[in-house]
Amino acid sequence: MNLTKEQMQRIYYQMFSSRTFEERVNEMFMQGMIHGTAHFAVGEEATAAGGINALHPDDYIMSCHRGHAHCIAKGADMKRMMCELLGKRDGFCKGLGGSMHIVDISTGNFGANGVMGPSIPMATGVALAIKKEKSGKVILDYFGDGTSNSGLFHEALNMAALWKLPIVYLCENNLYGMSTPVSKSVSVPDIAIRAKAYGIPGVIVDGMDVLAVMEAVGEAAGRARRGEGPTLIEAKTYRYLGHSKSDKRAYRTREEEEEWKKRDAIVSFARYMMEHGFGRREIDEIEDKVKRECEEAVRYAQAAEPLTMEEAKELVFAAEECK
Ligand SMILES: Cc1ncc(C[n+]2csc(CCOP(=O)(O)OP(=O)(O)O)c2C)c(N)n1
Ligand SMILES: [Mg+2]
Repeated sequence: MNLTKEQMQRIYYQMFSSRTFEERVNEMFMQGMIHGTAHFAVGEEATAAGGINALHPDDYIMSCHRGHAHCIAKGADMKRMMCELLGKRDGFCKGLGGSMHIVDISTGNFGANGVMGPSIPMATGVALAIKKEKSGKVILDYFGDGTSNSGLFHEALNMAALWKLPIVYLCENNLYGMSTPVSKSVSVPDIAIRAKAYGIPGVIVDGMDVLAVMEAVGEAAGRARRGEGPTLIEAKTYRYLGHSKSDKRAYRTREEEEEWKKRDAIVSFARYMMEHGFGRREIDEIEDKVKRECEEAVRYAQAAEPLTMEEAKELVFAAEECK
């Protein structure tokens, strides 16, 4: 795959932004600055950046509960993401949704979802709308291995295959659904095999290799755009941190974690960039820019206004008597 210098810079910037943002947010949780919960995609940055860089800018994505990396790769403003996490008015949902509900229509991101499964038929519905409007767009739908056991996954794939909808299903198989290993919840060795039941291509890709993901999604998106229907891509990846905030990771070993970290997607892509014309200094400059922007986002969000109780009530309750 031949990438331009700008493409390489963009991909590195996105992956490093996601890692930096989430590590900072994790710290802020520990310091009691953020409440509620969040699911981090630290380790999984290549599936977000690889998938989204294979799309056209006006294509759509649907995300899931582990969605920060998807938002960032689709172009979301880190300041507004941080505001959402801190419950501020400038957040994508005015601070009422938090980590699991960031929606950014301006970048074609139909958003995250805290409930496992329903985002798959919702994304399939977007694909049906695209087909009816004949806009030539594609939607890329992200979900996890555990979510692929939901009946909704099977119903949606059947419909999308039948109607040849312009959708790419990207299953981020990070080996666990909460504490349950995939081998104890999925009846087949590879989730991509399930595509056979619906007569669509099922592709396995190394989710730690951003270029491999980009290539697989590019091919599937081209197929979808030509009216040939959906593809199911299974990206084998790994989340370095726990499932969410309170996970001590007792169901897996530290050795397993270290093995995956040796194949870190950001480190490998930096190496690739240096083999393709970049100096270490240029990469450091991208990292410095990201760190500055992340700190700026924290400062901005801390200083931003929260919603008043009156505004929150107005937005949350439809019935007058509840306000
Ligand atoms: C319908 C529903 N059932 C259960 C949950 C609780 N839950 C949240 S995340 C999760 C596991 C999801 O696993 P997977 O799809 O593999 O995604 P990952 O968290 O590994 O990225 C579960 C069971 C939920 N949010 N919604
Ligand atoms: Mg999982």
